[in-house]
Amino acid sequence: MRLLLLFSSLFITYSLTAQDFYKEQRARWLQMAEQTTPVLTETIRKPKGIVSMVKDAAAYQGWKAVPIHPIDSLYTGSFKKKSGIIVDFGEHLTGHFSFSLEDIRGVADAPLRFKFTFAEVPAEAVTPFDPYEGALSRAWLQDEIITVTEVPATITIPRRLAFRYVKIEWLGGSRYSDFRFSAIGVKATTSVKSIPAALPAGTDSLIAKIDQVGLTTLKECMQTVYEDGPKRDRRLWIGDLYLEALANTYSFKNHDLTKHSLYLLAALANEKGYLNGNVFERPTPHAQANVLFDYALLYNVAVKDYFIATGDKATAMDLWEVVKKQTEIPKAYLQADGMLDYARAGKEWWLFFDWREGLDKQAALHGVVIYAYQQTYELARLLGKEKEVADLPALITSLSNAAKKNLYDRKTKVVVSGKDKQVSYASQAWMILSGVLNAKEGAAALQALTTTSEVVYPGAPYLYHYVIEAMIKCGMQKEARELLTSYWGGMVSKGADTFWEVYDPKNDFLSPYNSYVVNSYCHAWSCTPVYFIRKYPEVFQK
Ligand code: RAM
Repeated sequence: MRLLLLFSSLFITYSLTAQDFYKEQRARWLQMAEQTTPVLTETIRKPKGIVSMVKDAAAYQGWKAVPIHPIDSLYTGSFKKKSGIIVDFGEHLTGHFSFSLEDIRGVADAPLRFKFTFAEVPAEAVTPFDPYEGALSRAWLQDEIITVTEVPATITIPRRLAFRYVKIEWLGGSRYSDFRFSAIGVKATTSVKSIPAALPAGTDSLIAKIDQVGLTTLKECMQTVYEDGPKRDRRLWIGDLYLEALANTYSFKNHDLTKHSLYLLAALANEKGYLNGNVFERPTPHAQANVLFDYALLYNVAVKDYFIATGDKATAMDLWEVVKKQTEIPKAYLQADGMLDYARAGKEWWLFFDWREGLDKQAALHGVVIYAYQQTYELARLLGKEKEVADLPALITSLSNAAKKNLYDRKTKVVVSGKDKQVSYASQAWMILSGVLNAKEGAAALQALTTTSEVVYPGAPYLYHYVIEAMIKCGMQKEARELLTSYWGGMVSKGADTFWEVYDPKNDFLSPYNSYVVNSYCHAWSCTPVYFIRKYPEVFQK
């Protein structure tokens, strides 16, 4: 019903604009999205104990959680002297937090006032949020002031939260009375319905742990859409969806969530027909008008993957028009020499690929175009639609030849990007995935990076995913396993319950937003070890 109301308003909005590329389909696509809205599974979770955050230079971001009291100690006796305690739920949870209070003495002549701080990682529970200098809104930070005017009371904080730890501070109340907490808990949600089979016994214990943390990360992000992070931004981004759907196919197999998310994105594309990089489902489905070049193209790959995973031809056929339209995006930047006008594309689109500052994205852009064209053509073949994209094979060839000529340095045997001929993991990965470098050249290029000075490293797990995929593609199975265990294993050894949005082994405080407290510590695009470990048992399960 909620969506139904929206169909009409969306329909009116788009039909008022001069030309809407998807005029005929929008309402139906939204209806399809509504039909596949997942029902969330709710479970009540209780805290496990009281912890103290202890400074430790060796711990992640300098803080570790040390258990100090059993949870019962929260409930026994006056809370007044316990102000500031940190409750540990023992696992990352996403949902609604409730607490109950009881009088234990006297007559209250004033309300009770509390501050709750919810934290995904230990440092977040003890780092002052203010003064806040982050680039994203301060409102994302999970602290809440609650005033309770009548006791006994059970209060549920309206905002959905994502956390493992809760710091509870008592800010004020009546001098003439006393109170205690009688209960706290979370109604946790996820759209995951079934737990995948365990990895075979004999799987290396670190890899088994990485898989388990990856599954938790994905489970937490699987709400009514594939969210990027349940703490922040809590919305559907194409790049995150693409990787989550890959991991989901090899684990929870909740394909309806993929279908739901693909339809939502289609229904909320802009009126030119191009996909917006991210959309919100609530209060009613709407997009942030924010076009990401690489994400729009990866949508095509996600549709192809969905079709292969499910055999749901009707959906693939229905979304084909969107897929076909996205292939137009790069064409506007094609130059006579087979290269893309990188500078202009960067002015007109957000070229993402990674958060690393200073990354030159020319080669990655070129690679993702070829890759997406190949995958789109493959989808066209499966759907019998080759004629509609008959220009793609020739484009793939000319783009590939131009890349080999202009972006591959035959002397140093690495891919270079931009006018300064920057060498980066992003460039090698995308040139390998697109097949511009064959397996032998790809392996040589990746190998060369280990001894090349001034290599631009990945800044976030999102790009590490493509690097590992590229390694596997060019036969570097051993290196892929090593990278997965050192990078994600690094997070595990630093205590990760869920994998992080940003992780630089050399800098715990890296943030694309100028404030590490606003980073997301349960982030979709970090869940892909689940996909690697389960898709390539010969590499990761031995
Ligand atoms: C951030 C989020 C999200 C990502 C975009 C590009 O806002 O981390 O996961 O897809 O950037």
